[in-house]
Amino acid sequence: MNFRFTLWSSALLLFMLLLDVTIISGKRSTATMHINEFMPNPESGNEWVELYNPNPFDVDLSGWTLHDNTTEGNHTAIDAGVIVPAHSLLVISLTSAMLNNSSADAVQLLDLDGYVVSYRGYDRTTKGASYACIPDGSDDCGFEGLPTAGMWNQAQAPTTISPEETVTAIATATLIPSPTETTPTNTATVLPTSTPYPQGLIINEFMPAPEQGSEWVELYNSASTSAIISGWLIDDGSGGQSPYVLPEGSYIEPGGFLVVELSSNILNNSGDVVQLLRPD
Ligand SMILES: [Ca+2]
Ligand SMILES: [Ca+2]
Ligand SMILES: [Ca+2]
Repeated sequence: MNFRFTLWSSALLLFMLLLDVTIISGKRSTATMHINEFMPNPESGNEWVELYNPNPFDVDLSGWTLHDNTTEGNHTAIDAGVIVPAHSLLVISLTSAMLNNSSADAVQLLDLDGYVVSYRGYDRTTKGASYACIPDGSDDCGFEGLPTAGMWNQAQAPTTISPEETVTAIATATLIPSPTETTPTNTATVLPTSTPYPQGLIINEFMPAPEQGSEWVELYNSASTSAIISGWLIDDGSGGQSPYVLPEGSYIEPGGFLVVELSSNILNNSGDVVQLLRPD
């Protein structure tokens, strides 16, 4: 009798657990998205948060929000239509400073329903140092190394990307001639049949007159291959200022975006143009 009761109550408990799991998974419909890196105490410009979409599909962040350790106060709402492409990074510049510099705080990403999709806490900051997860998307995070907004924290794509895509990216890199190999006198005649420079790069959005922080330019790679853009230049129309040179290791995933914060203001507020120039 006693044995039977134990069996029955065990079965009931199992049933309740299953029911509970079903209810929880029914509430949770949002895709996985990682806070992959963030800058709580920037040298200049806005605080920013880098998000990583590990899924093999694009994720729409319309109406998602970024908060500090409390979801009650200051936060950044992500604009409608903002999408993180599959296996890609996206950098969100926070609309107001909310991440504490000298005491513990956290960054939280909430979906449209207010569900906490990703949470990273920290104890302290160092000016100009980012809190980064290495490998990308892992929970092994801390303040280390140089900030890599919009680029992989580990200098290479995480293993969720298929080997073929990784091979493509490396192959593209080896195709770029070093500047010393280029002789200006015969560039016209030695142009290869298919140019080694990435195609399909678009200046998608830019901020010539920010209310605070640095000017920035958002680039979009419309091609189906990764675009390696180390050494490319962002310039204005007048040629008065030195152009901004994209640092070594800059690249954009296929269909991905890269927000470039300009280190000095080069875009005239009274009217100007933005140009993206190849290194040659
Ligand atoms: Ca705070
Ligand atoms: Ca701060
Ligand atoms: Ca990064």
